Amino acid sequence: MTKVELLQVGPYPSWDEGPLNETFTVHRYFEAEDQVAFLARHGKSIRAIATRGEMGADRQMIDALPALEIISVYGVGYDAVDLDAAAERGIRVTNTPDVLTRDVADLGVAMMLAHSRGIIGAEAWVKDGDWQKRGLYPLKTRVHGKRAGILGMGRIGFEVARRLAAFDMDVVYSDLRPREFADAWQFAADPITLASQCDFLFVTLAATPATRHIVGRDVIEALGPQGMVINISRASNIDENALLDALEDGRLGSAALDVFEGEPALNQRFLQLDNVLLQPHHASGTVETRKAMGKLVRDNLVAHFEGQALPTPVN
Ligand code: 8YV
Repeated sequence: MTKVELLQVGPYPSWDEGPLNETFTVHRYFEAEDQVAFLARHGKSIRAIATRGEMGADRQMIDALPALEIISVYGVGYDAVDLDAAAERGIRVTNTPDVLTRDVADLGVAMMLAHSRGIIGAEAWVKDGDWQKRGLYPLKTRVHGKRAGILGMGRIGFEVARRLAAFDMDVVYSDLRPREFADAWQFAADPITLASQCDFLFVTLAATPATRHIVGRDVIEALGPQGMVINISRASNIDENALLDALEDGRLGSAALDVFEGEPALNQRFLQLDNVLLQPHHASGTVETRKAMGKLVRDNLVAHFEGQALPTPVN
């Protein structure tokens, strides 16, 4: 039986590429020298897209695939998929929520701890011989008992809050409305109020056109010179120029970031700062979680072509 033709937008680990190629005829978009010509040559028969959260599928790609039926995203964020273009043609979209939630929350908390306690610098202090030459490592900042803000009380925000409560932190959150499952923690009506009430601000909300730059100059200044922003969502949720300005002139204390505009390239201004922790968008980057994500990508695709209910539909 002829295998369904699928466009693979970005690379997957080998343990995913094998099963994908067993089930589908895979066209490797990311390896094409001329991607427009590649779609012109193969697009007519492609019925599925397997993409990554940060890569998505834009309207130009979707329009080049007249037989497209489903877009399966390896990631919880589907903001890079043109949902309007998909909806116009009844194309299904799926993502991989839940399986990555706790890893993403773990890394967010780890970033706060690492940056507050100077873990990266402390290892350099040992390895560069400074401990012997210059003595004790400079004192850093306490975390436990401080105030933590969660901007976006979804799955990931909830798991971050649970973890922070275990550090005896006072947790406050903001979302479109109070969430019953989060009634253990204080609700703040808006991001500025939230930022004014916390020392650490976690940005955990899904990226949508409505949330673009939700963390702007006013929220950043409300967080203040002693505050730290931790972003494990999407770069678009923060006005990166306002962030850089505030980090450079001291209106914001520090930032721990796993996502960047234009990643994997990033604004070179970040590299000149010593009050940032920079991470390469790896919040879900564990073997266990990525294997679960890859399987869920395939489970959604197989379910669709077998006429079954989709495990994790977006639309
Ligand atoms: C994914 C992410 O690992 O889940 C998302 O939306 O951004 C990451 O957690 C990434 O999309 C994989 O390429």
